[in-house]
Amino acid sequence: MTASYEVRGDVAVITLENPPVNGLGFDTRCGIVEGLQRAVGDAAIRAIVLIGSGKGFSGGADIREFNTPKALQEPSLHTVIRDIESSPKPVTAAIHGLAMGGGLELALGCHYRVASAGAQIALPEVKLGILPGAGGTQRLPRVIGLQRALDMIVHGAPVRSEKLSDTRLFDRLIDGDLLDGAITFAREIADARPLPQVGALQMNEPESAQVIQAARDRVQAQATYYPALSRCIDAVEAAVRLPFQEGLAFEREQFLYLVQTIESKALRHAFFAERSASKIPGIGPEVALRPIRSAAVIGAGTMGAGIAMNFANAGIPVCMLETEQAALDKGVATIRRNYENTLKKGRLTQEQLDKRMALISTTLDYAALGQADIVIEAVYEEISVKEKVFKQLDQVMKPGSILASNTSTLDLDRIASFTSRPHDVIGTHFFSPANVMKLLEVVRGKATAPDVLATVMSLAKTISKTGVVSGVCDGFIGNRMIEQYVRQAFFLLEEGCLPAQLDGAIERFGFAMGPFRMSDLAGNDIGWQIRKRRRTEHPDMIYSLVGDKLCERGRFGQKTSAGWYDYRAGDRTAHASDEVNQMILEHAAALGLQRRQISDEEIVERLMYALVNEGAKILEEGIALRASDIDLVYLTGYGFPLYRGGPMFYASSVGLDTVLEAIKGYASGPNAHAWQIAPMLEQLAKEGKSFH
Ligand code: T1G
Repeated sequence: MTASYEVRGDVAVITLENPPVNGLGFDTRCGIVEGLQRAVGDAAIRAIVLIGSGKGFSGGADIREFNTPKALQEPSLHTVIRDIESSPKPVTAAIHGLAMGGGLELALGCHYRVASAGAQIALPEVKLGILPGAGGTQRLPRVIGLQRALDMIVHGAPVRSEKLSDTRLFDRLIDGDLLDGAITFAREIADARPLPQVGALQMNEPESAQVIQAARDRVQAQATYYPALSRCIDAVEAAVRLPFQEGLAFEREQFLYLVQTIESKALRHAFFAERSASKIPGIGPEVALRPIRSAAVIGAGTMGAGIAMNFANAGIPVCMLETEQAALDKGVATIRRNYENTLKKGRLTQEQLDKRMALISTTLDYAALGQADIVIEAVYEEISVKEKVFKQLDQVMKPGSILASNTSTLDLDRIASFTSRPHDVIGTHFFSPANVMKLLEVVRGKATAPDVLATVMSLAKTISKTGVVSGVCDGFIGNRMIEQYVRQAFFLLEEGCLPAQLDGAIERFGFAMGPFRMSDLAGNDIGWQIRKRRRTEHPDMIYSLVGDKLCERGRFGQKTSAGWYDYRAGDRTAHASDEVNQMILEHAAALGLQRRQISDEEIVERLMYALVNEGAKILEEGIALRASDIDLVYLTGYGFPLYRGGPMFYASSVGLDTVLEAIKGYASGPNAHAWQIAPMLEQLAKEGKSFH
């Protein structure tokens, strides 16, 4: 049983003991009901306290049970709450650490609630594409009011317990030992009758219609993609307009609808993907981490400065090295400007800004970096430059220092071979802007030591990044897949599309930006350089030349006010370019191609399935540890729509047999050469399996 029972004089204490977050799984629910029955049946017991062990009260329903029989197996959470609410003896919830989702709903079913300060109080179900399904939408508004309940339920963000001390949610905030304070409180109210029930409170909110409409207006833009948003509001509205029991029933209907939606399954997939990514087979908690108390960055350009900010933000002193003082001064100025912009937006105080700037130092001398625990190289993407840097680092860095490269496409094993300590070398591929993008590809070289890998994965969390392990290959996970995505986009231009049409189709699918708008933002010349290199290294990899023709006209994107689109000075709006469209038509004509009308569906299939097919190869080769890691790379680094769960999850939701069928169709059409079907995809489709 994952709930224990003990007696303290005339008070029974039921303790939730289901680490790590006291998820309200079936066993825990049974434990609560049994404890309640024992307490009610024991004449010596006057009051009951419900408390959580470890991290906090409860992180909610056990998400791992969702869409399994156990989730609804009696006693359901509803039953547990109903039994508590109808108990003839007072039940007091004693909350510390966190009370989230079903955990807060459980507490709301109790007659009383006491809490320590600092506890995270939340109904985060909307982040999983569902809504509070055990009375939260009906009870929370009754104790904290309509507006605050709507804010908490629609956004899912936690609120600290002391911020709610002015509401009827808590009967007392406990200083000192929570259990002692709760027992004392329980004795004080042991004989109070009638026992208060949140469900019996009336909802008489003035202007509730306006408050609810305003909430609907705020979510309108997103509600199309995230059905839970509007249904959360519907359920809270039911708390205003329906009797309590009818409101509960309405909430239940909404929950049962949402929990089976593909959007909720995608969001839950993403939730677990983020937690699985830090698990590396063969490297367990027994591997001691190397301490990271200081850092160094080689290069103070856009990437180097952004990387340095991550360390300063985490309170880790960081030293930037450049070859000229002017470059250092520019890098520091960039950092200060970034922080000042954040300050202007009210997300940073002057004191925090000054503290972070004080953590950043600069030098022109490699010897000054020698004592840093980690050094990250972020210099020009050219192997000869990397060689020079790593040979110098090998000379100056103390033993045990981690030598990391921010390379995005070069061979990390080759870079490691420039040093006498390849076991200390690893890849830390940040995504631009490095101080903003969550994704960090942690590239594991052949020689990378397990403790180095474990240390950098832990460092990723410290600097608020989503670390995903990648093996060594050209482009690692993200860029290797995006290469095939862009290849298809270029071929589609030759075959009949124009940039605006293709971007529109991909943005309607849910990407923040289509490939051409994205390329104009990142710089078309970057891809141009990579294609030139690839043509010598992989002559069999055929590309459309349409992208090269664009760059030969100097149309590198926003930075030249002209790319796939035209831009006006100081305005990032992409305007369709007659010159580029004409260039595409002439290019296709020169190839003797008969252009055709191409549907959005074909555009989406060819770009998405190009990602999926390459992702399957990455899985087969062991470059990625699991399919959900690939999804996480795309969700956190490439703007893949969260409600579709990532490319591999999306393919599984479409059905791998359907995906394979479509790819086979394209593999017999124009540019068939680009479709080398991944054997794993073929195999899984044949077996009727998915990637997960
Ligand atoms: N169920 C099962 N496992 C959970 C879990 C949960 N609710 N929450 C966390 N875990 C696992 C997580 O996968 C990881 O596992 C470990 O706990 C530590 O998590 C009816 C239906 C609670 C703030 O949405 O937000 O109640 O990888 O690394 O950073 O209305 O976990 O170690 O094996 O995140 O300290 C609503 C989700 C559920 C809360 C802790 N509750 N969890 O953060 O640790 S739906 C939530 C979180 C519901 C009712 C509905 C966070 C946390 P492993 P962690 P953390």
